[in-house]
Parts: sequence; C-alpha cells; structure tokens
Amino acid sequence: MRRHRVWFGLAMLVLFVLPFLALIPLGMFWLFQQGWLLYWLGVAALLGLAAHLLLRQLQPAEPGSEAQTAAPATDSPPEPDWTPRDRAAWRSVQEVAAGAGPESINDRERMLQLARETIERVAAHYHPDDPRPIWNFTVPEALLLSERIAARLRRVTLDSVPAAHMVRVGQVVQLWEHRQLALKGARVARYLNRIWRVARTVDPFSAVLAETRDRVLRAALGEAGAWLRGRGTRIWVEEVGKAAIELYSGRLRADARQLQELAAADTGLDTVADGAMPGALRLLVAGQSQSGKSSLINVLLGEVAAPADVLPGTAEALGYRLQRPGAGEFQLIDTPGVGPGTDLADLAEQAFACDLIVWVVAAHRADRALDRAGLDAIRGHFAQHPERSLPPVLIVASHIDRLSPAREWSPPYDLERPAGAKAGSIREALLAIGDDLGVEPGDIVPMRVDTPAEAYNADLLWAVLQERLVHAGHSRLQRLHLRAGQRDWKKILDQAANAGRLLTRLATHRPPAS
Ligand SMILES: Nc1nc2c(ncn2[C@@H]2O[C@H](COP(=O)(O)OP(=O)(O)OP(=O)(O)O)[C@@H](O)[C@H]2O)c(=O)[nH]1
Ligand SMILES: [Mg+2]
Repeated sequence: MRRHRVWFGLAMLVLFVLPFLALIPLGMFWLFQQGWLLYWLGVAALLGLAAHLLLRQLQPAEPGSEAQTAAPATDSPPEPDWTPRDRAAWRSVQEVAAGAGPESINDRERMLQLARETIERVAAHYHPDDPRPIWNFTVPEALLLSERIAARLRRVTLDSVPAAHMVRVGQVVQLWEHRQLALKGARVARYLNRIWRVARTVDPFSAVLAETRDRVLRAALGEAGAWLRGRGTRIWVEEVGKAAIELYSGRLRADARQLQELAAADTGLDTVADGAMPGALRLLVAGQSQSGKSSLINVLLGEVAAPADVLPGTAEALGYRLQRPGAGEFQLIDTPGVGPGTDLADLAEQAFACDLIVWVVAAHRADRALDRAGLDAIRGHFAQHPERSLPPVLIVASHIDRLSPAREWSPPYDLERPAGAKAGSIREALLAIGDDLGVEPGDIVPMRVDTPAEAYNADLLWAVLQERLVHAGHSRLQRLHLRAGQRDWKKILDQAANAGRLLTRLATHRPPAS
C-alpha cells in the first residue's frame, strides 16, 4: 500500500516538473534559432569553470596531501650571521644528516653515535690541528651552552611542546601541528626540571646529549610515522650540529653582558645600548686622496667636524660618534687618502676592524686603479679569514657636480630616465665606476658632499645604509666574538695578580697587552 503511494507521488512530481524540464530543449532550440546558442554554451562553460575553481578553494585539503605540501625543505638553512667558516662546518653537518637513514631513530646507540660524529666533525673543523678537538672549549663556554639550552627550553614550555632542547622550537611546533600531538604542561615542566638539573652538572654537554637521547626523541617523534621519523633523524643531527657550531666557533666565549662590555671598550663609548646589538657600528670611510671622505663624514654628521681641505687633509684615522634616530649609534672612521705609497695590507686590517665600509670615489676622475686595488685588498683579506664575512661595502660617487657639463648643477637628477646631458653623464659615470670597481649599481650612491648644508643625496645614502644595517650587525657580532676569543693576556694577568700570585715578578716583566 505504502509502495503504491510512493509511486503515485513520484508520478505526480514528474507530471508537474515535465513542462519545466521541457523548457531546456525548447530554450536551447530558441537560442539556436536566434544564433545565440554558441554564446550561451561559452558563458555556461566559463561559469562552470569558475564554480569548479571556487569549490577547490573552499575544500579542505586531504590530510595526507597537506602534510606533504607543508613539509619544509629537507635542509634547514644556515643562520644568517654565520661566517664562511661556520657555513663550511654546517656543510659537514649536512653530510652526516644526509647519511643518517630514517631507521636510525629507533636505535638509541645509533642516534648517540650520530651526535658524536656530528660533534667531532664540527670540532675538527674549527680545530684541525688539535688531536682531540672535541675538548677544545672552556668551562665557562660549556656553562653558557647549558644556559642557552635552558633558555631554549623556556621558550619550548611557552609553546607547550615537550622538552626538545636540541630540536628547535619552530620545527617542533611544525611537527606538532601536522600530527596533532599534544602533551600536558605538567609533563613538560617535569622534563624541564630534570634536564636543567642534569645540564648543570659537571659536564653539561654530554649530560645534555645523554638526556636528549631517549627522553626527547621518544616523546617527540616516537608516535609519528616513517616520514616524520626520517626528518627527526635529520633534525637531530642538524640541531646537535648547530649546538656544536655555537660551542666550537667561539660564540659562547662571551655572554651578552661581556659582549656589551667589549662593545663599549671597542668603540670608546661610556654608555652601551641595551638590546641585541650592543654599542656602535663602526663605519669605515676610505678612498683616494681628496675624493671627499672628510666632507662625506661632515654630511653624515650634519655639521663640520672633520677637517676637509683642498690640501691633503686627513693624516691619521679619526673617529666620530653619531647617533641617528632609527638607525642607531655609529662610529665613523675617517682615514687618510689612499695614494700610490699606501700600505694596502694596513688598510685591509683597518677594514677588518669595521662593520660597514664606505668607499668614496670622485666621479669626475677617471683613474680608478688605486680604488680597485684598495677594495681588492680588503676583499682578499676577508676571503683569507673565513671567521669573518665581508661586511657591506658601499660606494659613494662624490663630485658628481663636476661631471660635464660642469657648470650645470640643478638637482634632482632622474638617473633612471636621464633627461638632460648632466643626468646622462652621471649615469654613465656610475656604470663605469661599477665596472671598474666590481660593484653592483645598487651599491653606488651618487652624491655631492662639499657643502654639508646643501649636500645632494644624503637621504638616499641613509636609505641604502639602513638596508645594510642587519648585515652590518652580523658583521659586528662576528667581530666581537672574535675579540672575545683573543687571549686577553692583560686580563689573565690581572686575575692572577688579584689572586695575590706572581705579584712581585709581574711588576718588572709585564708582557705587552694585546
Ligand atoms: N665640487 C665638489 N667638491 C667636493 C666634493 N666633495 C669634496 N669636495 C672638495 O674636495 C676637497 C677635498 O675634500 P675632502 O673631504 O677633504 O677629501 P678627503 O678625501 O677627506 O681628502 P684627504 O683627507 O686629503 O684624503 C675639498 O675642497 C672639498 O670641498 C663634491 O662632491 N663636489
Ligand atoms: Mg680627509
């Protein structure tokens, strides 16, 4: 009975809908008659495509494919402030990481062996002549390492990720998001407490490794699939490698406070800025005689402080302090002009003690061989010292007012689309300078600097400097770490003297301070 009813209902529906359905072929026939059918089909196809695209946008991706597309690249990039030597050490870490198969994660001994191998490789990299390079760090450095790891742990707690002190927070969080694994805060706190305790024991480094070995890896990666495990091995090796690079590169020789002190001593400032970048950036201004170095310094300072003269002026390197809102503190170093008799090795040494280099070249003088030689000496010196990377090098092309037509001076000049003869010759000069000195056009700033009040393009120079500040900051940090690593004999002797030993002998034989 009920069945009959259903059929009856359906028949009614068909009868009711049929006339409307009939409208489709009838409508198409009408469109055909009018000659509009093709247009209609075209519009229909377009709308269909749009709907399809919209649906794809709205639909959540399948879990598997999401994990795949969101998977980070296998190699994590080197840190931006690393020196060429650190980068080379990193490459050997990556070799170990690449050789570690996904199955290693199930094997504790293998994981520990991978960590040892990584540490040994890194240590040997920094101390190639030492038969037992892995012991090449001091007790304060090891303590600082444990402090750093504790600091990382603190961040980890904040993100409610279990104690992955060797595994960087970002990576753990990423893994967590993919696998929706969550651990309770209490458990995290327990981990922290334990590891902190262990890390503070006599040999923090091995304690850290021992603790990491089973706890962290089991907790962090044990529940994940093979893909995740493969990455886990890699992350393990990479993070052990990063910790080892920190330790053996000498970055841990000075903690933040010591770096501040060094920075203050370094730039002769009595106050030091708080924050990540202590003290002032050292900006070296160099170039041929009479190119406008002292004038440029006056422009940067906004006042006449550096003697600028038609006679050879600057006889020795002079420092000027400059506080620039938004850019920080600088120490500007004016140097004597480079001439045929200049000791370029000495100049390179001076550049090595700076974080930013501005080379001033007079745009109207065609002979740039000395400029090239000076810049190459600096580049070569840095290339020979992989413990530092080359700081940013900017070229200031001064004297652009003297380019032909020499009488004309009506700035501003549009060098992208040079309208007149002056703009044309400035542009040509910049291209020639770029070629002669081996620099990119973006690193050359055309300027007129003889009158600080009416200097041309000072704003552009500041804008270009501003863009290089992060790079300069890295350079500065590398330099301070290097200084922290130099054996400060005076300090050691002072410590000994304070302890009341060697006092009498030191009074007569005091070795020179470095
Ligand atoms: N027309 C013009 N003159 C400039 C410019 N820059 C500097 N001068 C002049 O060039 C001369 C030398 O300038 P300085 O700033 O003393 O040059 P310097 O490179 O410090 O010279 P030394 O210390 O002797 O190596 C001065 O007379 C300046 O006024 C410029 O952009 N245009
Ligand atoms: Mg000068």
